[in-house]
Amino acid sequence: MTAISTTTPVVEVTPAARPATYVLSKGEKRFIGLQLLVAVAALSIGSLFGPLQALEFSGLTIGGRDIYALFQPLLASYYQGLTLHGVLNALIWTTFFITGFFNLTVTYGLRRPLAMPKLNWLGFIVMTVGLLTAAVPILLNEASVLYTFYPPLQASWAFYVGLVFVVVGSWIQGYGFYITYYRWRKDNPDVRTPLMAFGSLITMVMWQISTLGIAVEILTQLLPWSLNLLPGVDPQLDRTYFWFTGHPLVYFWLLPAYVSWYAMLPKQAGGKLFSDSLARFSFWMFLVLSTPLGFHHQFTDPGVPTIWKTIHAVLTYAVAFPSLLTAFTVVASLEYAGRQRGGKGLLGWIPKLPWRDVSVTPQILAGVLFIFGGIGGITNASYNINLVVHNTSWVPGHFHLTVASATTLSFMGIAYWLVPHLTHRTLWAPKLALAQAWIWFIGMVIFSNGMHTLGLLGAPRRTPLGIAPYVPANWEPRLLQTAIGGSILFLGAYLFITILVVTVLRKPAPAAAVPEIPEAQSIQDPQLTPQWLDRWAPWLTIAILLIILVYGPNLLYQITNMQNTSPGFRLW
Ligand code: HAS
Ligand code: CU
Repeated sequence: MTAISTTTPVVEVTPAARPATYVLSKGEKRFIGLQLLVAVAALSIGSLFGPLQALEFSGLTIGGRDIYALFQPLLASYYQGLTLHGVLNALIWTTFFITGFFNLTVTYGLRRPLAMPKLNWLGFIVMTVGLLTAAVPILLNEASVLYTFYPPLQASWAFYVGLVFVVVGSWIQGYGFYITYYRWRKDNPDVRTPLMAFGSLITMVMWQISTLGIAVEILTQLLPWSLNLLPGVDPQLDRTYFWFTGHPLVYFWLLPAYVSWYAMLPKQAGGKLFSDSLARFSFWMFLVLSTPLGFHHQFTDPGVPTIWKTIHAVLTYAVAFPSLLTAFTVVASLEYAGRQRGGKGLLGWIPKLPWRDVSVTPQILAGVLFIFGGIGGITNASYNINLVVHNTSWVPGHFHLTVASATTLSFMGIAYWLVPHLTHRTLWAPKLALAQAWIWFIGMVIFSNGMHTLGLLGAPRRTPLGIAPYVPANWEPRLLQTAIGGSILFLGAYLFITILVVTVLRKPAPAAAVPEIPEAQSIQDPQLTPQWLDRWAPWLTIAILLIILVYGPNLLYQITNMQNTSPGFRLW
């Protein structure tokens, strides 16, 4: 890699001066803080059941009883614990963190308050009502259907209603962002959308298009079925609806981390964004490519013809491209920062990065783990290799490197400046917070390596292996490894939560000691970014056309041949 020149002239061509900063009001801070509070509360409950899975794997016994048996007073079944873990950590922690974070990136990015803050409040309330509605049946063991809720497993109607509310609430918050953006655009017709708002808006639009899948699934199939208004459902069709949403869901989790990596991290690391154009291009590619590839989760489904699976496989390789672009741009930005800080030689910039910065280190470590998560994803996408890993513990190995690393570890790093910023406190025990990031990283390396290897050895996912009678001897050390990794992750999660709780309980700090919102400048003025990278119409059109082309024919076939014959099952 050649050194990036640090003397590139910055051309200033911004037409209207953009206010240098925007101070969030008390109300705005409280609203964002409340969303983070729900997110962290969900994480704190969801994380309790992580070690249950992991320790259960180890087959360890205490007093002659399987570890899982110890949880039995708390949980009716293994699957209830797994559902709590998946729904609270993968769906709730992420969604509430993301909407809260986007309230900040949209208002701060556009330097203006939300146009209709009450609309966003309404969205948040609908989301929270949904969360509570879904939580009741899960806690009552009436919805132990895991976070994918595949029929013919049947949950209580309240679970489905709750999920719809969470999604609709997030849509309403999205409308609040669009109206704000629309007004900003009217006032600033020729200005490039500030990057942190730009990435957040695209993520929200992608989310609204893609969640149509589960909206239709729940409203036309699962909900009426759970209310006995439909005699049965069509599980094949429902899986197709689900994965229409399920794959883009993973980018809904990832892109907020990318917003931070592009629009904040370079500044935090002491540098600038390497390329504003490449950053914007990646976000557009995600809008276009996130949805039309859900069949890569259905390679083994008998009801989807091979040709469609092949087309979706090819598009899956295409969607890896914007992440490769991101790897290039973010690493180049970090290199720029490291060289600004005096780094020399090929790799000498790496040790010069601010590794003691409690927000930077978690985000870089998240990126390092994501390199392996991404390689695993590209592996999964191969139609043939997928047959080896599908439904094995390789898959949870993959998604802990992605949603539990790229996303969650980045969110942790963001929370370490965001929570002090919102609450006017200084972070409690920053050294411990730094250690926490490394603990998460090390725990994840051990855990995910164990899970991937177990998968290659044939261990199934979603299975209480500790009590399975068929565990071959060569799984044993890997099961133990996974249990150790999972326990370290549990420690990491609770350290994170403790640090935040103690931080919030501290005395207010003087303004100068409270972290500011980091906003990275780009090496080249964003006004020099071509205008086609800041226009919605062409990209939205391509995105919708591609979805129609690549999902339309098969979806139409499945709908017109729908057979609502499957009764509901409760296997727990
Ligand atoms: Fe995946 C299954 C394919 C990305 C999550 N995935 C899952 C499931 C989840 C999930 C939850 O094709 C399981 C669903 C279930 O329950 O059944 N996935 C991919 C591909 C990608 C990918 C091709 N996945 C993600 C992300 C997720 C996620 C992101 C969550 C956030 N995935 C699959 C497939 C399956 C699947 C199949 C089905 C498996 C089966 O059979 O069930 C790609 O988007 C990945 C591209 C990523 C890269 C990496 C780029 C690296 C970067 C890091 C830069 C480094 C830095 C650090 C900044 C190419 C950007 C610098 C360091 C310094 C020191 C300077
Ligand atoms: Cu996917």
